[in-house]
Amino acid sequence: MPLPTNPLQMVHLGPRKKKPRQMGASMVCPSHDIKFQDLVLYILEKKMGTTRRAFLMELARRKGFRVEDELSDSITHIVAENNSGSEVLEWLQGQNHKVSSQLELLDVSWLIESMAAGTPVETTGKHQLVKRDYSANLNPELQKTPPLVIKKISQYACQRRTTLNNYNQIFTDAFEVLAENYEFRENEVFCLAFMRAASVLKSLPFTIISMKDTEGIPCLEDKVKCVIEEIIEDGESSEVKAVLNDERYQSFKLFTSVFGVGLKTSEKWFRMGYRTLNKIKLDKTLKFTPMQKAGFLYYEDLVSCVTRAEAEAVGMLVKEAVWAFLPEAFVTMTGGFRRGKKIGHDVDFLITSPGSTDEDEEQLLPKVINLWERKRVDSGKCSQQEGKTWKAIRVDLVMCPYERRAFALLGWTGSRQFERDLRRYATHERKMILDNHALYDKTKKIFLKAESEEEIFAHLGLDYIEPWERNA
Ligand code: 8DG
Ligand code: CA
Ligand code: CA
Repeated sequence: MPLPTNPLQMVHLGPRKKKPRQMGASMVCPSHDIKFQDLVLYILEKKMGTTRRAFLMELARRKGFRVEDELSDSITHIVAENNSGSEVLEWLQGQNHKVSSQLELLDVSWLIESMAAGTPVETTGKHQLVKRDYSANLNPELQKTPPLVIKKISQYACQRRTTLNNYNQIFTDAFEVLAENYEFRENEVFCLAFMRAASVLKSLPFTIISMKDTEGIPCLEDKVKCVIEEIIEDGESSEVKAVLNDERYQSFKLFTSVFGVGLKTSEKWFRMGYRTLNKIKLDKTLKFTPMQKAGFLYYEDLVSCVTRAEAEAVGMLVKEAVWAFLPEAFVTMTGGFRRGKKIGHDVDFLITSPGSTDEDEEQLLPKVINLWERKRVDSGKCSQQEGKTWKAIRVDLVMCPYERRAFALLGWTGSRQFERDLRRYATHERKMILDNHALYDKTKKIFLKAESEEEIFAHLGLDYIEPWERNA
């Protein structure tokens, strides 16, 4: 028999000794004191390799971490290297490991930082392979169910929970630039494709790090996948770079930043050869709408975002004005702020009052505007721009009949993509028509009543999605 060339195999050639039963590394190695009793670590070998895993386990134990050899229910932290969240989840499912909402799935960078710090560092988004705040919100129903099970992702945003914790911003920012450029070029199909793709990636509980992670995700057309692939490989998309440098894109972006200016006006100004706002303002032959005039006048104020504190302050003013005419009215902040956003381009309010008549409803907004107009004139704030101590903020006020408040609230909370998909879902999956006023069942030929958003979701056969999970 030829001698084996592999020295490792030679070991088996000698007389077979009964090998001592393999013991856990923690038993073999000198035992170390456990400093951090609450943490039980498991280091994933997949893609890391046996040697590096053994090295890290030994090092972590020396630093006082409890590291287990085997997977068990007592594990609190799983540490992986070169694995995406979905890969770790898939592997855990293959091991039949119950993934509880308490389990942290972390990148090795967390362990390395913790060992360097001599204590477990806080697990933040950059370490987490899967976001745990998925369920750690105020909905107790959700907390009962483990959130980390990979479910089939719906093509409808209204069947996904999308918090503001976006794990794929590098991709979604790129898609939003491309979608906007297609919008400027009035290519609705491509615009929608990139908006849907951005929306679905915002709902993922993990960061995409390889094309394998995109398997099974809906709304990712070939065109979209090409952009993802390029960003994975090069860290950026050449198409996005080209758009950002494109003169037409830059001009449209600038022109539409003026309140009251849409695609039609931008197109006109662009064709006239304008590239800056200053030149446009000085052109006496151009006629501006009242909105555009206000847009130019308060340009600096309006391009700077509204903060939550400012929104709250505006809310007080709105309530004060509304209650002067309808003391029982409910005033609710809707739009992005209701979804938990910290900034917005405007502030949206829904106003409704039990027992209000049609006339009350028609009259309220003109009365409120009139009241503010009088106050503005009295305080001389109309022309005074220099050294001004106030800021112009865009406010959307919506008044609705009391019986329709749930539909209006749902419709004005957004996001736009969420609303779009709610309607699409109602039409295609339920044969119903949903808008900001009502829900109509085409099969039963009746309008379905609702006192709350929860009831509307129930009519549609949808699980309830909280406002802060509608950031699609
Ligand atoms: P932002 O202000 O923080 O930038 O975002 P947002 O609050 O989500 O967007 P928004 O443009 O203020 O719109 C809020 C919701 O209002 C959104 O879901 C769409 C809905 N909406 C309607 N009708 C109309 C309408 O005619 N104009 C606008 N701008 N929004 C409308 O239902
Ligand atoms: Ca808004
Ligand atoms: Ca608005």
